[in-house]
Amino acid sequence: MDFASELQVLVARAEGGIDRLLPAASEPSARLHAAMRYSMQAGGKRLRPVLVLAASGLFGDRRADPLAAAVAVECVHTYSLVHDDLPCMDDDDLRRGRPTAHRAFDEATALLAGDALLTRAFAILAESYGADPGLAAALVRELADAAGSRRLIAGQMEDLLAEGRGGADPQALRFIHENKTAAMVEASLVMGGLCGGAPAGAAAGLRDAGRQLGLAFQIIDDLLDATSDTATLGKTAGKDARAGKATVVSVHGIDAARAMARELSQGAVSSLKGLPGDTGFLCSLAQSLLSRTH
Ligand code: GRG
Repeated sequence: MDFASELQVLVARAEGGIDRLLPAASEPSARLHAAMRYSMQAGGKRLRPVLVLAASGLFGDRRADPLAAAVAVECVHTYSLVHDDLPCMDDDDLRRGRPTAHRAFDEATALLAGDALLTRAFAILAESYGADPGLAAALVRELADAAGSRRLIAGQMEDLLAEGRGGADPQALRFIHENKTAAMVEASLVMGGLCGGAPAGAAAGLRDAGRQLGLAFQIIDDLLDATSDTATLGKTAGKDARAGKATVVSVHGIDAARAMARELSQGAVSSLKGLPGDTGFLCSLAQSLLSRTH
C-alpha cells in the first residue's frame, strides 16, 4: 500500500475508534456529550492516533490492540485544544475549520467538555487494557506524564507567561515546544510501542523520534501561522505576529526555521530507522509533515 492510502486507512481506523469509545451524544448530559463529540469529530489531522497505530504495527501489535490508546491520546490532545481556545487563554473563534467549542456552545460547556475528554482518556485506558494490568499502568503513566504539570501543561503555562513578558528567549522557547507540542508526540509513539510489545530498548528510539518530530511539527506550525491563511489552516492565521509572540520564525527567521524543521525531521527519521520492523510509513509521515499545509 502506498503512503497516502496507508494514512487514510489509519485515520479511518482512528475515527471509527473515536466514534465507538465516546459516549453517545444522546446520553445525559446530552449537551456535554454533544460538545465532546463536536470537538472530537471536527476532522483534525489525527496525527497522534496515527502515530500510536503505526508505532504499534512496527512490533506486530503483539501485546494489545492499540486503537483505544490511540483514541485516548486524541481525547487529551483535543481537550488541550478546546481549553487553549478559551477566552482566558488564546481566545480563538476557529478550530479545525469550525467555530471553537465555546463559540458553538458556550464557555462553561467548552470547559466541561475539555475536562470530560481528559477524564474519558484515562477511563478508556482502564476499560480497554484492564486484562493486562502492567500494560494499562504503563499506558496511564505515559499519558499522564506527557499531559501533566511537568510537560503539556508546563509548556502551556510558560507559553502564556512568555506572552505576558513580550517574548521568550531561544532556551525558553525550546522548553515550551518540547513540552507543549513534543510531549504528546513522544507519548503517542511510546504508547504505540507499549501496545506493540516493543522490547525495552526500543522505547528510547521511539521517544527520541517523537521529540524531534514534535519539535519539527511545532516549527512548521509557526511557519504556517506566519505564511498561510485562515481558510487553508482552518484556524486563525497570523496570530503569533499580532500577539507579538516569540516563535522560531520570529526569533530565527523563515529560512532558518525551515532549515531547523528539516534537520529535526531528518533526526526523527534516523531514530526511526534504528527501530525494528518496517519503519517506511513512519519515515514517510515524518517527511510529509514538512510540506503539510494545515
Ligand atoms: C490547555 C493544557 C493546555 C494545553 C494547550 C494544544 C495546546 C496546548 C495549544 C494549542 C496551540 C498550539 C500551537 C499547540 C502546539 C501543538 C499543536 C501544533 C497543536 C495543533 O495540533 P494539530 O495541528 O491539530 O495536530 P489537529 O486539529 O490537526 O489535531
